[in-house]
Amino acid sequence: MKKISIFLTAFALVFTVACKDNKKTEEVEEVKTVEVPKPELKKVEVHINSTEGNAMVGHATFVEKEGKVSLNVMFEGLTPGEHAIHIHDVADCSSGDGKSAGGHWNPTGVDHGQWMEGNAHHAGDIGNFTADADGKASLDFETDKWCIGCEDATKNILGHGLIVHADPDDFTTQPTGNAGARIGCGEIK
Ligand SMILES: [Cu+2]
Ligand SMILES: [Zn+2]
Repeated sequence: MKKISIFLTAFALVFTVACKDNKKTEEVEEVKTVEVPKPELKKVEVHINSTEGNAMVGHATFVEKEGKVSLNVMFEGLTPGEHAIHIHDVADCSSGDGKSAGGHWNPTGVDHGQWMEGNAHHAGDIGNFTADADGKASLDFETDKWCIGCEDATKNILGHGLIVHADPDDFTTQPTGNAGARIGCGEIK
C-alpha cells in the first residue's frame, strides 16, 4: 500500500509541473499577439537661416494633431516691423538669395492672397507677422489644410521651403504679394 501511494504522489507531482508548463507557454503566446503600432512622424522642426547679407534666424515647429497642423515660429535678428512668411515650392535653400526655394507653394493653381475663409490664396500664403523693437517676433498659425507626410500632395508640407521676407505681403500683387527680398530660408523635410 505504501508503494502505491508514493507512486501516486509522484504522478501527481509530474502532472502539476506539466500543467504549469502549459500555462506558461500560453501566457507567452498571448504577449506575442499584442501589436504595438509604430507612431507616425507628426512633428517637423525647421531651422530658418538668414540668406546672404542678412542676420535673422528662426526656428519653426510644425505639429499635426487631430487633423490640424499647428505652426509656431520664433524669430530673432529682424528689422522691426512687418514681414511676410510663406511656404515656397522647394525645400532648397542652397542659393545665397533664397530663390532656390522657388515661387509660392501653390499645389491647386490658384491666385495669391490673404489666408481667410472664402478667399483665394496659395497653400503657402501664411501671411505677415510683426517684429518688435529688438527684432524679435513669434508666430502661431493653425490649419486643417495642411498635413505632415500624408499622401495628399495638395496638403503635404514636406519637401517645401519656408521663406521670410524683408517686407510685408500686400495680399494683392500676383503671384508674390510684393514682399521684397528673401531674408530667411528653411527646408521643410
Ligand atoms: Cu514668400
Ligand atoms: Zn502666395
